[in-house]
Amino acid sequence: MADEALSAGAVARRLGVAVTTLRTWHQRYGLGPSEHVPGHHRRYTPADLARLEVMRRLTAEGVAPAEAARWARQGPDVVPSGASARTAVGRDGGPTIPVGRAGPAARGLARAAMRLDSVVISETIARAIATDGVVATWDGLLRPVLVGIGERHDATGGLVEVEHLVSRCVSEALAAAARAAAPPGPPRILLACADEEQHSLPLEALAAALAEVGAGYRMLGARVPVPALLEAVNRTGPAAVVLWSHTRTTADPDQLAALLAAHRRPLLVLAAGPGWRADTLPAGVVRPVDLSEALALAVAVRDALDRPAAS
Ligand code: B12
Repeated sequence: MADEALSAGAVARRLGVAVTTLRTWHQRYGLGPSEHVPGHHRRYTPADLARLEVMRRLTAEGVAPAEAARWARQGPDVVPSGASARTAVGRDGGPTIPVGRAGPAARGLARAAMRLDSVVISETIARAIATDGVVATWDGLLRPVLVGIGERHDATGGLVEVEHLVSRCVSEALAAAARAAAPPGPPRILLACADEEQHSLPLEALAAALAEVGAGYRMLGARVPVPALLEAVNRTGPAAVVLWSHTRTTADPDQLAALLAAHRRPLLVLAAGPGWRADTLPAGVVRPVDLSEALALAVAVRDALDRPAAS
């Protein structure tokens, strides 16, 4: 047995959790190492590891830690699915970030967010992107949790630290998402947030979705002043420009008018985000309803330009 027993560091690496998380699971829920060789640190046996794997899986699926630990202590043979374990949990007050009708992964992410557990937050997002792709991850996992954080913040004035940590983890996971090879030639799509607009995550989601389908883009990020936007447009001549505004205060339609009047006017100008009001948009500007429409429009324009002229 001694040969197979593992240190806390090795177990943490195998499970992809922090050593401090293991310590918490040990102290709070009794899921500790059971092998003790006199004069040495305690070691985790294969049976301990199996229990911790259950704990790890159920908490990632949204089951409250105390409930997950109860199942874990019973061993891997009796463990339920995350959903059935959670039914017993729903009565204890439920997750503190509301996620509406979103699935177990969103509930797990909401719980990890409340614990400020950046390891699980990042892992959950990365796994979803790898399995389901960027668009489904944004719509089914990230958006519900982000909206829930916003609602809870609105109601309580709190959760600012949660909002910042989750935002950072979302940015990192989107930036690390798999990229298909882009065809040769300069990127045809320019992404920018409106002047003073700090909400950049939806645009980062679009960037990751473009990368996933092998469409090249340039991303100017948050708070882009109009002169800088025009400079970028005139220097790079993009086929499509996506300008994101999340709030009414940053949705000045003059920014869109300036794009339409640019020396190298883009074929397509997209006003994306809930900040824009449809009735104030200059003629010729298109307003997508969601990420998949923004993606489809930008890719269609890129494809139209890159298609060889008919002979
Ligand atoms: C994360 C976050 C932040 C982060 C942003 C980090 C980052 N890098 O993006 C930080 C902490 C910086 C931040 C700052 C602020 N925030 Co903030 N923030 C949020 C939060 C929680 C999520 C934002 C997000 O990404 N939403 C994305 C999705 C979830 O939004 P959605 O509206 O459902 O989007 C849909 C449509 O737009 C549509 N769609 C249409 N076209 C397209 C195109 C594409 C490409 C996509 C993807 C989607 C799409 O589909 C979307 C869903 O996919 C929201 C809550 C919320 N409900 O959004 C608050 C929220 C937007 N913030 C808010 C506020 C007030 C602020 C601050 C002013 C706070 C302050 N006092 O400092 C500042 C500064 C804002 C500024 N000047 O830009 C308010 C805005 C209220 C309003 N309507 O005016 C909100 C709604 C929170 C709240 N309920 O009070 N914030």
